[in-house]
Amino acid sequence: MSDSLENIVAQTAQGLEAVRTRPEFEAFKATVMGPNGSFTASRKLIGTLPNDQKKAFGQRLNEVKEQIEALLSQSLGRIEEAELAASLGVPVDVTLPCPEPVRGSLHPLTQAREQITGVFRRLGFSVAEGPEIESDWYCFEALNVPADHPARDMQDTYFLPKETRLGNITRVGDEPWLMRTHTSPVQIRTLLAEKPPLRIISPGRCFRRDAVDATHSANFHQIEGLYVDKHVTVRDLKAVLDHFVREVFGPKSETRLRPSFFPFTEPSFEMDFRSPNLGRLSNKWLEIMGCGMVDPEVFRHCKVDDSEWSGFAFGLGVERIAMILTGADDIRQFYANDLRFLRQFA
Ligand code: FA5
Repeated sequence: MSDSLENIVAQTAQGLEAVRTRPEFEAFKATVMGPNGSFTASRKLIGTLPNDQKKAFGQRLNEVKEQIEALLSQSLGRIEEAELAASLGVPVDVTLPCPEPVRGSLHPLTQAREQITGVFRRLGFSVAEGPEIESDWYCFEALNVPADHPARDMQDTYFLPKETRLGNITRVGDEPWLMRTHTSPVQIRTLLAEKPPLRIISPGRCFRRDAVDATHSANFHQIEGLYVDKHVTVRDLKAVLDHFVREVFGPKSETRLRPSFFPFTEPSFEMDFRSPNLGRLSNKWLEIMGCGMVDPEVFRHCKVDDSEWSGFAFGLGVERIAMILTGADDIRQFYANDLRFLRQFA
């Protein structure tokens, strides 16, 4: 009887050698372990044995069952490997070393963001965050841009249905949600959450219904800055931003402030700079950011006493600065994931 069990193991090993596919495997397995299989038939013999032989035969059955299961599992493993190799088109040896050590690097936009935030961190600014989906009040109303204000035309965006559920992002009433058009709402969130004096910067993604061209994307990044203290003047604004420009573009850089308009700063400026070390952009005046003194109306919306506190704010586009730093002449290169472009800045 033991002999016939040995035979079953030997026949299983031999039979599995010819098995190549999953259906063949299943069919063969049934001839051994199925209801009419050879091993199942042997198990039934136990009932025909005298009692004193049953125990030893039972033990032998268990051993043989384990041997057969091991053979079946090896065979299935081989089939699975072959299936994987076939699906990949080439045989895979996962123990081989990687053909070329892949060294990642930071994306040029990340590098620019880190460089910019690094300068402000060293000046004592901390990093604040705000949601990319904002409510109308934070993105516009509280920043002194009421519903009918023409400044809204330049910042058209995608509005979400009012009833959209957005976890724990706060809004004041049931005003609509939208994809934020600038990082300035973080000024409001910070003024409502913290007591002055404060200094924050806030990098993040913004969205606008802008036609895409070499310098515009519908989805881009800004860095917001807000500085609030007692007796803050335009001199403080200029000193901080001049320092920033010289740190990033070299000590020989010059800046100038041009009058501008933002509803949330008064007075408002565009800051331009020029630097002798910028390749084809050397010594050209380049616009770098919008800025100004925080409008008292913004303080009032945030219940900050504007007779006691004053401040300045600025907002700059990360892509534009990355273009100046890298010499890239088309903003779309930053999003194309072309390694030939990205590796130049590794
Ligand atoms: C603003 O968004 C103001 N919130 C900036 C500000 C903050 C002013 C605080 C005063 C105080 P503006 O729309 O100019 O301003 O955008 C600021 C910068 O974002 C631009 O200078 C530009 O660098 C970048 N930017 C704007 N639109 C795009 C776009 N479609 N693609 C890429 N960059 C853009």
